[in-house]
Amino acid sequence: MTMTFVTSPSSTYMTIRRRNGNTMKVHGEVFSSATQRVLACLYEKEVDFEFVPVGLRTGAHKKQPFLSLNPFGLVPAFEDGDMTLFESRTINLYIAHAYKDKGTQLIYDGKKMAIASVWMDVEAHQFDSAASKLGGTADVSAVQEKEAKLVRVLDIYEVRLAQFKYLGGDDFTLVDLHHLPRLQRLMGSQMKKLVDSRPHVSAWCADILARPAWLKVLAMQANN
Ligand SMILES: N[C@@H](CCC(=O)N[C@@H](CS)C(=O)NCC(=O)O)C(=O)O
Repeated sequence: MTMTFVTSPSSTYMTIRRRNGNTMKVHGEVFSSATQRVLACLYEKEVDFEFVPVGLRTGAHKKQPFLSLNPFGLVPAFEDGDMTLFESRTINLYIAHAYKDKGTQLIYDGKKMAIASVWMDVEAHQFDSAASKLGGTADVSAVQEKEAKLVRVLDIYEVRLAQFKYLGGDDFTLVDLHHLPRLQRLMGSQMKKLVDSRPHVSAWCADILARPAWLKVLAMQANN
């Protein structure tokens, strides 16, 4: 694996090129939780990729050429050869299937995957909205509503994690990985108490936030 540091007018970023073949490209921002989700997956799979900063602060994601990658104007977008995708969780499912023989096995087969998929949907439709932008609004009742929702979700996680080491089953999978960006922020907020007070959730959280692949994403963010 060769690493090249490339300086663009807006920022310095890291390019990791494959020696042969196409280079997968992630178009995003290192501070974006959805982008971080895809970066964590690529590091778990130990595959080479190029990170392309989009320039969210300049509004470049709302203009061409980015709109041809994601017409909704949201990061990340992803390219692998002639394949273009957006939506971080779908990108990760693609990577996990297409590079099944590399790095960490992030998916199961058959019935085990069906069960893991239930928890993947729980993350996307229950956890993510409850854990996003906590404290980012002055609207007290909106914060209380989110906290109540998060309490319900984490209570269910506590029961699940008393039975299985990870949310999808006995192995670390995309289910857990998809939680990483929001969990990291949650642990830096006053809502940390909701994790700390649940022993199984707390142990799971400490385990997955310490994964080397996730630490690489945090290092990218710190170096930006
Ligand atoms: N469901 C999408 C969410 C993408 C998303 O909301 N991205 C944010 C950054 S985390 C973004 O592009 N925000 C810019 C904007 O809303 O203009 C995914 O998982 O990829």
